[in-house]
Amino acid sequence: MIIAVSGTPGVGKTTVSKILSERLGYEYVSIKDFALAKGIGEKVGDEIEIDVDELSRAVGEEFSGRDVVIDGHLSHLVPADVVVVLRLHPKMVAERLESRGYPRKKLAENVEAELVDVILVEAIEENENVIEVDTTGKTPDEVVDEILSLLNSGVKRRVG
Ligand code: DAT
Repeated sequence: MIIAVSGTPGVGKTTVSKILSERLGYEYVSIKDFALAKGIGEKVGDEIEIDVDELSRAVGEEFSGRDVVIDGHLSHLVPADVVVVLRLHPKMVAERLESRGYPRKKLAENVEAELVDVILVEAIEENENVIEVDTTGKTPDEVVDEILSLLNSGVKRRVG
């Protein structure tokens, strides 16, 4: 089973994906590292632009039939059995991105994206199985507990 963990930068995808993969005994995959290893993506300034179609094809070829947790803010666009969209109060997103040294414009863009549900909307457009989890005020372990209980309850789509 392929579980994608997506969300706005700073919401806790990497932290949660690593714990989730350990608890399930699944492989952990960073989508960015995977793309780079496959030579997908072009450096544009200090960012990497990734061709999503190419990435989706490569993920399908590499991981179908395997048990993986795919971490990254493009992971909701690749073929996955279920997409987990992590959410965080926009104020907290701002704090985390500020402490990461994001430039003001990039910080504002991401806070706004979190406010207007950009990743959630894209995920729902792409995948029938979307689980949304609000991480605000929760420890990473509590977030993983919630994901596991939603996965176990077989909820088709849990939003809100
Ligand atoms: P992402 O991969 O979504 O960019 P991350 O896992 O790198 O996010 O986490 C960003 C920062 O927030 C990092 O310093 C760890 C911290 N963090 C993640 N999840 C948290 C949680 N539930 N509670 C408190 N801090 C958390």
